[in-house]
Parts: sequence; C-alpha cells; structure tokens
Amino acid sequence: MSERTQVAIVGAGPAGLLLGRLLELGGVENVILEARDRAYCEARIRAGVLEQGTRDVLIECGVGERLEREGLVHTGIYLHFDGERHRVAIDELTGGRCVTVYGQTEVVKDLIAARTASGAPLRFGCEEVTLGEDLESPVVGYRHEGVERSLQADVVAGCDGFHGICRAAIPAGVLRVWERAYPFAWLGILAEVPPSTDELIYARHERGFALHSMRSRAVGRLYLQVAPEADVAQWPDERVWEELEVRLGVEEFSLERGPVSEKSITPMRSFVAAPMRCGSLFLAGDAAHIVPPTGAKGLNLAVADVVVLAEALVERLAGSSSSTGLDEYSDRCLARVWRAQHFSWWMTSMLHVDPHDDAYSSELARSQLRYLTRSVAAATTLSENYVGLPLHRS
Ligand code: FAS
Ligand code: PHB
Repeated sequence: MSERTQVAIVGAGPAGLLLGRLLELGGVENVILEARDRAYCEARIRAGVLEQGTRDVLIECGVGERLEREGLVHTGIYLHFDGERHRVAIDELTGGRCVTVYGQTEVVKDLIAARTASGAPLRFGCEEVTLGEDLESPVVGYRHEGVERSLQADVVAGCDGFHGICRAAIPAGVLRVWERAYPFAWLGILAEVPPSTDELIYARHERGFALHSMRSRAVGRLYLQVAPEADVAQWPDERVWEELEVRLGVEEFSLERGPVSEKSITPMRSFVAAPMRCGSLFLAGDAAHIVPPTGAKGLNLAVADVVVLAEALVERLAGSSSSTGLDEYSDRCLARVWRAQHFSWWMTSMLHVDPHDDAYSSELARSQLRYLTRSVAAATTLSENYVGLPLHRS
C-alpha cells in the first residue's frame, strides 16, 4: 500500500513529535512513523530539565498547559564539593532566564496528546522501517498492522535516535563522526519521596559524582557515577542511598530516603555526525548527536534542531519555496551542537572523578569549582549555557 506526504518523520521521541507539531502549525503535511508502542514511548524515563527556550517553544506551540501548571521553575542550582554547599543564581546572571524541571516522559505525553487530538497521522508499532537508497526522492518502507506500506515524501526527517536507521542510511564516506566514551556511567533512581532539596544539587566527591534532581515535589530523581561496566544488581537500594548520602553530604544538608521505583544504568558518551543532511534526508536530535547528560542538554538540543528544521521546511514547502533555510540547516544546528558538546564535556569533566586521572587533574577540577563560586564571570558562563542560549528564530 503506497502513500505520499510532504515530510515523513521517522521516530516519535521529542524531536519527531515536536517537529510534527511545528509542521502541522506551519501548514506542512507530515506523517510520523514510530517503531515502539505508545505506552513504551510515554514511559521511557530520560531527561528532566528544560531550557528556557524549550519551555517557550512548547508553550507557544500549544502543548505547554500542563507544563505551566506542573513544571517546577528553578532559578538556580547548588554545587556541593569539599564539604561545602554553594548556590549559583542562574536567573540573576542571565537576565531572568530559568530552567523548568518537567520530565521528558511528560513532554512526550503532551505532544502525543496534541497529535492525537489533531488527528494528524502518528503510527505506532511500525516494523522493519527502511529508507530507500535514493535520498533525493526518498521512500520509507515499513509494515504496519500486518500491511506492507511505502511512504513517498519530499523530505524525510530522521528523528529516530542514536540507534535508529536514518543515519545508517547515509552512504559511506558522506558522514564525518566524532566520538568520545567516558570511563564512567550513571546509575539513576526514581524515589517516591519528596526531594530533599528545592533545586538541583550537582556534587563532586572523591568517591565520584552525584546529582539530586527531581520529577515533582513528591518524586526524586537521583544519580550516582558508577563504573561503565557496573551491574545494577550490585547496587541494592540501601547501597545507593548510603553512597548518595556520602557524596551529597555537606553540613547543612540531609537526604531523605524512600521507596525506589526505578533503577537503571546509562552509559556516557559524546557523539557528533556531520553533516546533518544528505539529499532530502535531515537528521535531528540523538540521530545526529549525543552528549553526556551532566549538562542536561540532550533533549534541549533535539528541540533546538527541530525548531530550525521546521522553520526551513515551512519556508520551502508552505512559504516562499526558498531552500535557503534547508541549505543552512546543518551548519546552523552544528554551531549549537558543538557549544552544547563542549559545555556537557566541561560539566562532566569538572564534576566526575576520572579513574585514570592523576591528583593534578583532581586539583584542576576543584579549582574550577572554587572559581565558579567566587567569580561572577565564571558563574555567568555556567548559567548562560545551562539555561540555554537563545534559540535562533527568525
Ligand atoms: P529519542 O531516542 O528520544 O527518540 C527516538 C525515537 O525513534 C524513539 O521513540 C524510538 O523508538 C524511535 N525509533 C528508533 N528507531 C526507529 C525506527 N527504525 N523506526 C521508527 N522509529 C524508530 N538528556 C537530558 O537532557 N538529560 C538526561 O538526564 C538524559 N538522560 C538520558 C537517559 C538515557 C537512558 C538516554 C538514552 C538518553 C538520555 N538523555 C538525557 C538524552 C535524551 O533525553 C535524548 O536527548 C532525547 O531523547 C533525544 O530525543 P530524540 O532525538 O527524539 O531521540
Ligand atoms: C534529570 O532530572 O534527569 C537530570 C537533571 C539534570 C541533569 C541531568 C539529568 O543535568
């Protein structure tokens, strides 16, 4: 069964769903094809912090009502190191810009609800999704509800994440790839207990990094640096809480424990593939780049990509027919991607204990942290990157 659309979107994560929403609002016909089922997509626990620009885009495109009601607006973060607690006043250093704590699961639910309400095509459970070799006139093949289907499109948006098929469909020799693996991973828990802090705590301890985040005023989201080969079975709840207490511990802080409802280990990597375009295939989000989660950039970078892509596609397919935006897409996105790559690497290197590092490197990291607590210039640099540089929108 064959079909035609203007834009075929592969993947219903934040990138694909938001792109679909922005194209709908811009008058560009699009179809979203997702491999997993709706419940899986809505339950996948990932990011937790939205940049100011991400919050603004979600509200402006009409999916921010619950975000505004339930999202926790944070104006600062805490740094714990050398037994001391310091607060970085992000809003004061960025002209009032803040971050919002609102789980990626909730963003995905809100976008799926809007798509379902509008009736625009969103197909879950698409099997054997393939991309034809001709990327100038792309055809996406897939099986849905037992029927073999093909979707011809003017453009394909590869929003299928790091392990998707779209980046792999680009012929050998076209892409340049940069990659860095880190000698540690994150063990994350969801704790059904009110967070012990009003704002996020990033801690560097000689035993390793710890982060106290949250999902609501009733649910904590906490992370520990562990070895890359760590086995979650070796981390019973008691051990996790004890280690969190040690690493987060400073005099004026105490950690409330509670039932752990989810526990998992995430590897850490940095990855960039360029260009983010090949013919009429455009990559967005994790399909093109990955950052270590320390700087809370992954989801926000995906949003930044699709804001640029949507604007360019509306210009080309529902506006002046100019291809300028599409021709500039990759370079514009990569400029922001590399800024986020550096910030994520810098936050990760400063806050984690690299087992291969010598004592000298540890002193450099501690010196950087002390500088952040004493210099407005240093704290401003952290703040403007953390809250997100303004999204370039015409
Ligand atoms: P996604 O991976 O979210 O979505 C891709 C979608 O494509 C998925 O629904 C997938 O099922 C689908 N798909 C894949 N192959 C397909 C195919 N062949 N056909 C059809 N569909 C296909 N970021 C942060 O900012 N903070 C964090 O704390 C954080 N924690 C993370 C923890 C983990 C375990 C992971 C993996 C990532 C984490 N991230 C975090 C980054 C994460 O939030 C991503 O940046 C974000 O999900 C990117 O969104 P997408 O680009 O839409 O990719
Ligand atoms: C999260 O809540 O999942 C989270 C928050 C901040 C980060 C990384 C992850 O830097």
